[in-house]
Amino acid sequence: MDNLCSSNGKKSFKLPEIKFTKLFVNGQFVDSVSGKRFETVNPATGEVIAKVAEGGEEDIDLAVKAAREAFDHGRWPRMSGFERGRIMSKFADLIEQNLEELAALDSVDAGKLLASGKTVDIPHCLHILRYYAGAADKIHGETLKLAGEYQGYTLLEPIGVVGHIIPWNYPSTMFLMKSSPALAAGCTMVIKPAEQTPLSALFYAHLAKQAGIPDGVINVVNGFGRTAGAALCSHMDVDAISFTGSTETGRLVMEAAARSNLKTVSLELGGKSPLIIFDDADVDMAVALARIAIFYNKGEICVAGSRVYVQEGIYDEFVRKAAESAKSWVVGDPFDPNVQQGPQVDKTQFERVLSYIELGKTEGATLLTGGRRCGDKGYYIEPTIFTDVKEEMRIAQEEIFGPVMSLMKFKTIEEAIEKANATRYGLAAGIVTKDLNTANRVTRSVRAGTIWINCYFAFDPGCPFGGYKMSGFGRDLGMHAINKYLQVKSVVTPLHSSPW
Ligand code: TXE
Repeated sequence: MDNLCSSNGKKSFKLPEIKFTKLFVNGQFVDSVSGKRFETVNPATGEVIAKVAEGGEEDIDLAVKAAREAFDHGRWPRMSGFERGRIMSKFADLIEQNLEELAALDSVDAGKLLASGKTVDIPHCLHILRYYAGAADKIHGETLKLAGEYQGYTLLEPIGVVGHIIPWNYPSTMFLMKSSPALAAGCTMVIKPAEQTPLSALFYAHLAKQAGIPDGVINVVNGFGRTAGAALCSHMDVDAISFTGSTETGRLVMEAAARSNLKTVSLELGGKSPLIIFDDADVDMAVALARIAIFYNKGEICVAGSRVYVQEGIYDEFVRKAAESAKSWVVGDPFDPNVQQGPQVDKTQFERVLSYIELGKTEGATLLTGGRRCGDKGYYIEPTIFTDVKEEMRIAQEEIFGPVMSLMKFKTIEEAIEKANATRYGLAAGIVTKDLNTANRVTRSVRAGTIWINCYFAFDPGCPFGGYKMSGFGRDLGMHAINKYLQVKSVVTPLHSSPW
């Protein structure tokens, strides 16, 4: 059955009310200094949803000043971890009470499925925030046995003012994934959401204030990367930057940090993750996994399984079933509960994905299914599969960030490992096999920050997340993420009366 775009445009769903469109600085919603605003667009229709205050260098400076004051003289870094955790738990409760509205804001702003937002994204955000609320009173240093007549210990102190720069594919998750460990550590922060998806961040800022997070601890400055984002990375009073986005922009973030005050940097960048399917796999299960791995969230996922390697014994069956499976994947209005794939986030990404599809054809790959725009309104793209893809093709090397699967055949485990590692990226990889030895061997040999065996997208707040190679460095999630927001101070004292 070919039911692409079957639900697109047939019904109209109620869109959320837009309550917050200003910047959030020092606990207040304020206009930008320039008074400028920019449009945020609903990718399902191409229509403007709202005009949002556009922050620039001066707004970043005001937000950093507020965060600095809150860090240097405010309560947040000085209160007990237990108390911070208690307030963070209250923040989580308020998010839970507003779950539907938050999910709807991300749907209208980013084209994400409302049903996934309600059952996956926002519950995951709650889990993250509650995990770090529970961790806030478990941050402690070590006692050190030193040589000679000295003893020592370490103090773990919040690093200071943190700049978080987040992308548009997971506006809520990124907001909470970045802010929660920094809050637990006792930091204050300025968050620069992506210009495509400014809405939910402002709602979170509002709820944070209601929960009792003091003014100046969380500031949200919407605006563009080259202005607001760049100003945050170059600011002399920002102590750390945590960035998620493209590899190209990650390089600019590091350059800006190096040229200004050498603030610490952590980067979670793009990916071209391999999904390796061995002959012994259950083909139906493998097809289902491969479909989710690339078409979920319309392929706008840094860990999307965009390169699918299938062993030769099951290759033909896999190709046939994958094509059928892609054709039955329902594309349409993200507010429709029957839909599996919404629109790409904006016109730029939509055109970028379509241009990669054209490139795949000119490079000589075979278009198995999909490849076209869906409907004539909004930024929908058919789930697309290429076969006969070669490693050297750009569609096998570059992050497309859309619903485009590249299918490739392999013979041996050695070949699979070599091909899996043959990109500049190293964010994630999937393995489908019943053989434990195969799974273990591939796990040890593939250079990627996350390996999923017989599953995909299995995220948990306790599981560290980040990249090898040009997918970046530093880890979000898990207790590792808290370390990004801490300084280690060594304290040494003599055991006996001072030798001096
Ligand atoms: O990314 P950018 P874009 C990849 C994906 C996508 C491509 C381009 O392949 O197609 O990147 O997307 C801010 N200083 N990913 O152009 O530019 C920007 O405002 C400081 C993968 O949207 O990296 C936004 O908040 N900040 C990725 C954020 O960086 C700057 C998710 C991301 O935008 C800046 C998104 C600058 N000079 C895209 N320029 C993932 N890893 O999940 C931009 N920004």
